[in-house]
Amino acid sequence: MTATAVPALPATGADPFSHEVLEDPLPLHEQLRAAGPVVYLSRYDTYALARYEEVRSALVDWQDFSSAAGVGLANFRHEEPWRPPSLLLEADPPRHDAPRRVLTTVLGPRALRRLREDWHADAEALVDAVLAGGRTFDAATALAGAFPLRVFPDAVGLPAEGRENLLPYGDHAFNAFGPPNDLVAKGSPRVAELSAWVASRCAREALTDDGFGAQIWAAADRGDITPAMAPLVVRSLLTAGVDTTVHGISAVLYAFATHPEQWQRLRAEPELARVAFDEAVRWESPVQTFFRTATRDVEVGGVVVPDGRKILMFLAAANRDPRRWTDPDAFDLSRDPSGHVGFGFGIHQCVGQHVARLEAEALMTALAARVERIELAGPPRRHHNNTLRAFASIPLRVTPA
Ligand code: OVM
Repeated sequence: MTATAVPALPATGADPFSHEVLEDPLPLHEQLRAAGPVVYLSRYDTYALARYEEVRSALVDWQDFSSAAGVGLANFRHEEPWRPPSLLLEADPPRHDAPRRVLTTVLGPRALRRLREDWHADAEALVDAVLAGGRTFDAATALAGAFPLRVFPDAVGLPAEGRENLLPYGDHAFNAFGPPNDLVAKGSPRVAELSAWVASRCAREALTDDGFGAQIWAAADRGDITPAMAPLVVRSLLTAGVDTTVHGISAVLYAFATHPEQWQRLRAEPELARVAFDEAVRWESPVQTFFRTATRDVEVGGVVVPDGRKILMFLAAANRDPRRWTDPDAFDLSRDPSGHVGFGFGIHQCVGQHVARLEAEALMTALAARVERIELAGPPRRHHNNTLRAFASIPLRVTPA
């Protein structure tokens, strides 16, 4: 009799969505990477990938690791989604492709050129106003929370009324990818009201005629997408475009507040603002995880993930995998962070990443020109979300230049 060596599937009972892990996910990430290329999460009866190579390969392999059953824990093959699925995020080719092409153009580098000057001026005005208020302030609210809301809804073409709904709506959408825990319950009372507001803002008549929203409707007029698709594509902007950039900007501010030598480097070479943002996205991974669903029995690292099963992709763990990154826990402007999976990878890679980079670049350039030193003025406080790594508060003390 011959025995075929079948690698054992390591398992853990850890809860990636518990408050303890959300407060500090790094120990779990280390544990998952060490356990093996695939780890069974017994608490949710799902599988986890936490090493860079496996995460990146699975993200590229959209055929075997599908998004159409939802990229949260809920499996749309068996459960009703909390809202109609996103045409981009929660779809596979070919359905995914036409809406994706539209947003690739609407949010592409060419389209952003006309916003660049305005956004840099807006960033300068915001930083001046914050500095005029004193040397200590909460960077999570005064800068990270304020700047995207100052520029992005205008660029979409959203009227002013109700904009305060954007962050709570996005926060719930990102919680809803996780299990139905207390974070989801906390958002539930407002879901109907917030969803109705968002849906009402996606109509052509609700949008100005010169923003991203109008350009999506123009794509429908050209036949690039159907008119029925247009409001859902606008909804993707309103869902994915606010909380992500707020927490991404918080990440880069926190990184510099805790790495004074890197701040001096940025001060000397402000053209590093862009790479600094990508390094912060790698280091902090504002979007921590997404699920995929196996479309057949898929082999990963000698282990079979059965057809129909959910697999949790730990973007954050991959972004600090020592198999891929030298000194992964260091926030370092000397490194080339390209290849990080903080924006995902493959066909679903963040279509708004150029918008995010422009926002961060504008804000960090304005800050670097005006501030000699930044440091924490007190302990930062985390904001817990099932998907996002976020801050409620980053007390900063700055020394004006
Ligand atoms: C969407 C979307 C895309 C990316 C992330 C996301 C809530 C949503 O198309 O609605 O998170």
